[in-house]
Amino acid sequence: MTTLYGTSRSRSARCLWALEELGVKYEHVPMQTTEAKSPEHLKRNPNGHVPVLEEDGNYIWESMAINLYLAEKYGKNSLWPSDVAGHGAAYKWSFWSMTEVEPQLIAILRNRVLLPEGQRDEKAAQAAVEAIKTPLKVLDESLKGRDYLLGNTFTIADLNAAAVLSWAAMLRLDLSSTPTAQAWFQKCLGRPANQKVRTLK
Ligand SMILES: N[C@@H](CCC(=O)N[C@@H](CS)C(=O)NCC(=O)O)C(=O)O
Repeated sequence: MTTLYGTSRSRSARCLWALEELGVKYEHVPMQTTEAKSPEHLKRNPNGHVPVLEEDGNYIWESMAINLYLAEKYGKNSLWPSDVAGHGAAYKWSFWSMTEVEPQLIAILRNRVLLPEGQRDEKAAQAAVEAIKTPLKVLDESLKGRDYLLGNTFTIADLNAAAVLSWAAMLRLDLSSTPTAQAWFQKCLGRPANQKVRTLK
């Protein structure tokens, strides 16, 4: 039995996207982030966060870890690369998304959307908008001459990077100065599995 805890309006969307791409049969518990610190959920994830994947009594937390695990377990002929060099590339782009891109997006999100208006700092948001240009250029250059990050096929590397970047779409960030990355991003977000996740609770 495979269960994913976490509303699609959270980082859980990344894992729901992976589950949908992989065609895994799963149960979705659309837990709100406000319930993530309940005693019951702390038993699943002592950090008090979603997403959490439960499989056969084991709990896995951290969205990127969940997705790499799912891809390796269920995606041999699809999302999971066929050789170790490909695995390395999948780890690289997943960790890059979390460390180079996500902190900037969180800074923009907090200072433009999440914090009460009086506590927002537009200078900090603007600094993050500038800072994210560097990793976006890296992405743009890496995608030149290829359809996806690892070559011709969509893999977990694309899913994880596009899923982290999806906040950029929500924040309406202008990606036009990195057009190759922008086109790849639209192509990834348009996949039916991701579109389905947008309809989930
Ligand atoms: N690095 C973790 C972050 C998890 C995380 O912060 N999740 C948020 C929702 S997007 C959450 O559970 N917030 C509830 C809380 O902190 O109380 C991951 O990628 O899974």
